[in-house]
Amino acid sequence: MGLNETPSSERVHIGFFGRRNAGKSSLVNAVTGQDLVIVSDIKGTTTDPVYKAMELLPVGPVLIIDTPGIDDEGALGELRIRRAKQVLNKTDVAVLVIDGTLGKTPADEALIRVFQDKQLKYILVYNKSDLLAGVPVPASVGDHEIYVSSTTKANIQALKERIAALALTEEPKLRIVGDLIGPGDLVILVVPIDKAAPKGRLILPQQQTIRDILEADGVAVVVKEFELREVLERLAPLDKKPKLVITDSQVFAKVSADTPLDIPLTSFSILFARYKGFLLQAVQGIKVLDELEAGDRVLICEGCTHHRQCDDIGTVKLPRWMKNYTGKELTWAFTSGVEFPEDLSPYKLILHCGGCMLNERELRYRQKCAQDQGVAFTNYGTIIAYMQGILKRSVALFPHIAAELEPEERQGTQGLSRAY
Ligand SMILES: Nc1nc2c(ncn2[C@@H]2O[C@H](COP(=O)(O)OP(=O)(O)O)[C@@H](O)[C@H]2O)c(=O)[nH]1
Ligand SMILES: [Mg+2]
Repeated sequence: MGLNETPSSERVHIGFFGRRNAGKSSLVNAVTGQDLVIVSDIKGTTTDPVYKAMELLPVGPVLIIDTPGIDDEGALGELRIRRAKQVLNKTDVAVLVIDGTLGKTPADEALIRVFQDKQLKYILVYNKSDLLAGVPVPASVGDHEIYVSSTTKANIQALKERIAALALTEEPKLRIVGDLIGPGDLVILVVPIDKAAPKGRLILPQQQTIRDILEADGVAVVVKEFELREVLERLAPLDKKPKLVITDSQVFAKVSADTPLDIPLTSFSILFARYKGFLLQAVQGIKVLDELEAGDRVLICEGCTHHRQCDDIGTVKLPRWMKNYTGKELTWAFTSGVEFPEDLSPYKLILHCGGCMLNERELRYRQKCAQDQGVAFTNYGTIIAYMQGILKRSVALFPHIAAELEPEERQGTQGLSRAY
């Protein structure tokens, strides 16, 4: 992702699915107007999902995803089918590409049932209409079927309009912080700049939070953890009490100590768990921490593969802090990127990163998998706040979520604070 582009996680995800040789890749090329994906009459040409960001008016930024065929064969074929199915979990609008000369097959019917189970918006596209005599004229936008030709580009524009119409019926997006503040409100963001911070830039959740504050006509003041106390002291005589302090979870303890109790405090992670739709589950999931036994398995999931800071927290710091907190030897497993195990039953607890690189649908899907299998699911920031005894304070902005916590949260964290 370039810094000038809308992050992928914020784009409407449009997945193209179907059998091999239906013309999925040809159609993706026709829709994006680019020869992006290799097209051939050899079955199984597309082996990995291919992603292309584009502007689709009137929706705006979207992510087009081409997938391998869902009818692939052999061991490698199975792997490709799995890849295609992984894409389904983050798809907002599904396009089922059918070879118009062959018509709908049982494999297509099965896929339609999956779309319906997942309550996905979808459209059926009969491709290769140039090979058919007497092609039906497209009905009005909103219909669920359309005939197109990727070769002659017939009806491609009409297809784009229908995809856009489906995408626009998506629920309005949740806010990060914009709904918590009003015009002119001052929000202080605490951003440590240590050696784990990426060079020359802020990380995505910080950028997005600043953007959301500005969009709500608020005022964002960004400080490192060492400057917070002084900035608060300088603001006090001016009668400029901040509406909110938002901190990186890693410096939670210090920031909590430096922020007067009458100023609400939360973290980027907690705001992002809410933004991605699973804060309630994250807070409920935390209770398992106090029930863990020696040897219990904990799964730590990174949403991306290259994020230095998350990586460091996930693989090194969290296991150490949790060992300090529980006093038990736990067993750790790690996944990153698109990998998310289908069988979660070996785990007592799943700790997910903030998920800034994953879209809301994918995080909800992961949380739902855990819920269906009865495994607790939470995120880094929530568990860090809990271990430091400040989770209650961090979610006080959301009374229905704060109500989930015991009146007196466990406070045995002195050893932990030193470990930071
Ligand atoms: N005549 C015709 N051929 C097409 C059309 N779309 C795709 N094809 C051909 O169908 C074959 C499979 O296309 P491809 O896009 O690779 O299919 P995929 O496996 O679903 O990605 C290729 O030989 C394409 O040239 C179309 O609209 N009309
Ligand atoms: Mg293909």
